Amino acid sequence: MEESNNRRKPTKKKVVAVVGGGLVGSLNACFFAKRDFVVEVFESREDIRKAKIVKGRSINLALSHRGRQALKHVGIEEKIVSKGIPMHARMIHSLLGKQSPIPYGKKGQYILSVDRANLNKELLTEAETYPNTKLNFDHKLLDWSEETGLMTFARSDGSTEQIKADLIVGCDGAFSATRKQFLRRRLFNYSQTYIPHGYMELTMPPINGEFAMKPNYLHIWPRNTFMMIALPNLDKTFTCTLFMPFEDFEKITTGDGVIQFFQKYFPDTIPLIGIDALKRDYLHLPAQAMVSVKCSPYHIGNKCVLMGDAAHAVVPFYGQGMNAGFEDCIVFDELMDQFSEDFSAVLPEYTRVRVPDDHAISDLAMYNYVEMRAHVNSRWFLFRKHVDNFLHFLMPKTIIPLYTMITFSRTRYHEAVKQWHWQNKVINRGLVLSTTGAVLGGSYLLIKNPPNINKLIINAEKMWKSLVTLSTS
Ligand code: FAD
Ligand code: EGU
Repeated sequence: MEESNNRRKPTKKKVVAVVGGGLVGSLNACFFAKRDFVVEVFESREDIRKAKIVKGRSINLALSHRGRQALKHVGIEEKIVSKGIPMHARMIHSLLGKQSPIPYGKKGQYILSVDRANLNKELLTEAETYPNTKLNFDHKLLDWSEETGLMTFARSDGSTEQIKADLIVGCDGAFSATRKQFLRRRLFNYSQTYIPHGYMELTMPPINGEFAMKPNYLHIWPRNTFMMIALPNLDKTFTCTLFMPFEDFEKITTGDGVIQFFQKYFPDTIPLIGIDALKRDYLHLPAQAMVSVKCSPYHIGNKCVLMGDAAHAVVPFYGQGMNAGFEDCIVFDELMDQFSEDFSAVLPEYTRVRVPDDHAISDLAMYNYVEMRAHVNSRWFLFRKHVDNFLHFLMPKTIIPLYTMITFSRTRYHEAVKQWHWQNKVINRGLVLSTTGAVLGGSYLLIKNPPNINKLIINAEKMWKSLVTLSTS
C-alpha cells in the first residue's frame, strides 16, 4: 500500500504554473501547494542544489518581520531563522574607525542576516515535499498566450516545450519574461529606472577562526556618495557591499588604486579584508547595476499575476525587496481565502490592494537612496537616528520611527508612509510652537529686566558652542 500522505488528493484543482524558482517563486509554490493546486515551477537555471557554483546577486540578505511571517505561513520560519544571524543594531563606522552601535529597537527587535543560496535551496526543498508540486529546471519562459494560457519554454539543448496552465504566476525577477505580455496591453503602466550607483561585493574573512568584526550587527560605513554595508555569514565571514557611482568604479583600474581609495574612505577595513584579497575581489568582477521597476496592474484577467521583483524591483536601500515579495505571497493567500480561490475575483483585488503598498516601498527605498548619497556621513546618520529615537521616547505611542513600521510590523507600506508624513507634521508644528514660545517668552523677560549686554554676549557664545558640540558629536 502506498502511504496515504504521499498520494495526490483527488484532483479538483487547477494547474498553477509558477514561473521562476527564485526566492519568491519557490515560496509561492509552497503557498499554492498547501491549497492543493497542481503546482508546476519553471526555473530557467539548473537546480542550484546540484550546481557547483551559484552565481547571482547578493550573497546575504536582511530578513525582517514581513518575510518571516510569510515563512511562518508555510511552516519553515524556524528552519530559516535558526540559520540566520541576528543583527540587533547597526554599527556605524566613522572615517577614523570609530564604531558606534545604534539598536534597532527593544531586545526582541532584530533583523536576520540570511544566506540567499541557502534560503533558496530550503524553499525549493520545502516546495518539493508537496506531492502535488513539480520543479522543472532548465525551463526558460520565452512567451505565453493570453488566450490559451499556453507557455513556451526554451531548454538548454536548443529545443522548446509548450505547456498549458490555468494560472501563470510570474515570479521571474526584475527582468521578468512573464511581464513582457503585459507591456503590449492597453492601460498598462510601466517604468524602469537605473540608478547611477553600482554595487560590488567583497568578502571579509575570519581572523584566527573568528569574525573579524562584531557579528551581531549590520555594519555601515556611510560616506555620502559612497557607502559600504557588511552583513555576517555563518562561516564567520562578512560580505561587504560597496555602493558607489559607476563613474567612480570605473576610475579605479589598478590594485594600487583600490588600496588608495580604501585608504581614503574605508581605512579600517583594509587590514580586515586584506590587501591582496581586496585587490583581487575588486578587480575580479565589474560593479553590478541596480534597477527600480514599477508597474500596474499586476494581473491579466484571471490568467496571470506578477509577484516579487517581477512586479516591483526596488533599490536595496531599505532592505525590503525580498521581504516585500514574500509579503505579496501572504496578501495573495489571504485574498484566496476571502474570495474562495476564484481567480477572476482574487487577481483584480490583489492588484487593487497591493499596488499602492509596493509602490510605497519602492518610493521609500528610492527616497532613502537619494537621502543617503546626498549628505549622509557617519555623524549625520547617528544624529538622525538619535533624534528619531528621542522623539519616540518622548511620545512612544504617537511617534514611531519609519524604519520600525517598515521593518518590524506588517503595517501596510502605504499606511506607514502616511503615518510618517503625519508625524513629520506634528514634529514640525511642535518645533514652530516651541520656537515661537521661546521667542515670545524671551522678549517678555528682556523687556521686564533689561540685561547686562556683556553677560548677554557671553551667554550667547556659550549657547552657540553647546549647539555646535551637539550637532557634531
Ligand atoms: P529573483 O530572486 O530574481 O528570482 C527570479 C528567478 O526567476 C531566478 O531564479 C531566475 O533564474 C528565474 N527566471 C528569470 N527569468 C526566467 C524565465 N524567463 N523563465 C524561468 N525562470 C526565470 N531584499 C531584502 O529583503 N533584504 C535585503 O537585505 C536585500 N538586499 C539586497 C541587496 C542587493 C545588492 C540587491 C541587488 C537586492 C537586495 N534585496 C534585498 C532584494 C532581493 O534580492 C530581491 O527582492 C529578491 O531576490 C526578489 O526575489 P524574486 O524571487 O522575486 O526574484
Ligand atoms: C542595503 C544593502 C541602514 C542590505 C537603510 C538602514 C541594505 C541591506 C536602512 C544590503 C542603511 C540603509 C534597513 C534595515 C537595511 C538601517 C532600514 C539596507 C539591509 C532605513 C546586502 N535597511 N538594509 N534602513 O536602518 O530600515 O539600518 O545588501 F544603510 S536593514 Cl541604506 Cl532595518
